[in-house]
Amino acid sequence: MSSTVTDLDRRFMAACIRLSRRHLGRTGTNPSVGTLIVADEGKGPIIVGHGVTALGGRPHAEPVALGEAGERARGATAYVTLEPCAHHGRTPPCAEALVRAGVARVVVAATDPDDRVSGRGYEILRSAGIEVVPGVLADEARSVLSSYLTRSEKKRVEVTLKLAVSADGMIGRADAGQVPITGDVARAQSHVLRAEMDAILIGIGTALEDNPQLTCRLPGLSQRSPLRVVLDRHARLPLTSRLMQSVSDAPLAIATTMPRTPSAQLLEGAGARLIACEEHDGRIALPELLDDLAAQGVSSLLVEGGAAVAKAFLDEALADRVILFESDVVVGANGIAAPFTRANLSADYAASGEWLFGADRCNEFVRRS
Ligand code: AOF
Ligand code: ZN
Repeated sequence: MSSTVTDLDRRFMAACIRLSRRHLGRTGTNPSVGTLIVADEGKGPIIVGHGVTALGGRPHAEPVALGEAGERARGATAYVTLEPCAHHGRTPPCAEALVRAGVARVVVAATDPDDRVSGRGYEILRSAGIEVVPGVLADEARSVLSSYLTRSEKKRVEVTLKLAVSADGMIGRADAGQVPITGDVARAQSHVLRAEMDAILIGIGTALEDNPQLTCRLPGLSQRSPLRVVLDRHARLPLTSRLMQSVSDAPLAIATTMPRTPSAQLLEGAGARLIACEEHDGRIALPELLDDLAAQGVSSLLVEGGAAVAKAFLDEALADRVILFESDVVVGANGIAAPFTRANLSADYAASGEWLFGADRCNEFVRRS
């Protein structure tokens, strides 16, 4: 049996990877996986079933897609972004579901590092006589699955640091509240980023100066706001802040070293969650906080500011990915200098992507591991 990869395989896998992004940040500790069932019923290949890991993580993608395809899955090709599972969890193994459905071929992008699955998923399929084609667009799928892979392989939260820098190397203006640096397209893009994350974090300085909401405010995606986390050692966040005022729209956690103080108790009483933190050199200890967040099911964290917080994550080598927006706006007097720019980002980071969003340039870097 040949296991040749065709251009069509790559096209369907690319579509499958795009589909898998739909539930990023919404599947708990489970990865957001995509599945397409493609059948050729005489008029060329068509998609007869599609599925994404359901909200909360179950059911998995494959049974959703097979359920839609029904009998049309017999003899079809299944495209899956992650090796189908082989274990009996709260749902039976997806590899067995594919066998039962009678698919002839399974094309997979990334192999699952989970010990219960790795290699075994392929084995179940192969021993049932199904042609298995692994590794198709593996890098692209690994990039979408990166927080799940970091959690499984490195046992920690994947941290993405986002920064928007003006033409004169500033991220804002002192005492001026929010200063627009990037334009509408880039802003929409950063809301997409929020929608795909489990959690988003800022420091109390930014919370007080900018009074941000940190929700996803794209039409139709308001339900996709991540858990919002404020580094707030002394629990100073005002009850009147936009973050607190929107606590019923999206969850909010206050990372504090003083959870028993009256101000912390007031915040908790008003609906915020408190995370009791350790202190290190007069700051919240970040590695321990990341462990706490991981234990609460957070796999991906977006760090949005400000300069001191960004610098702390970089200095402690805690940022896996950096997303840098650059605009041609000039901030001028009283500017707050960016903690880094493209020119002086540490050589530990390698360029991994480049886009133009309206007039703004966006560069992505990943930490060399
Ligand atoms: C798949 N398809 O859509 C997903 C998979 O706790 P459980 O039983 O849901 O199992 C979680 C594991 O299942 C997770 O660690 C990963 O190995 C796999 N996720 N597998 O076949 C899917 N989301
Ligand atoms: Zn499964």
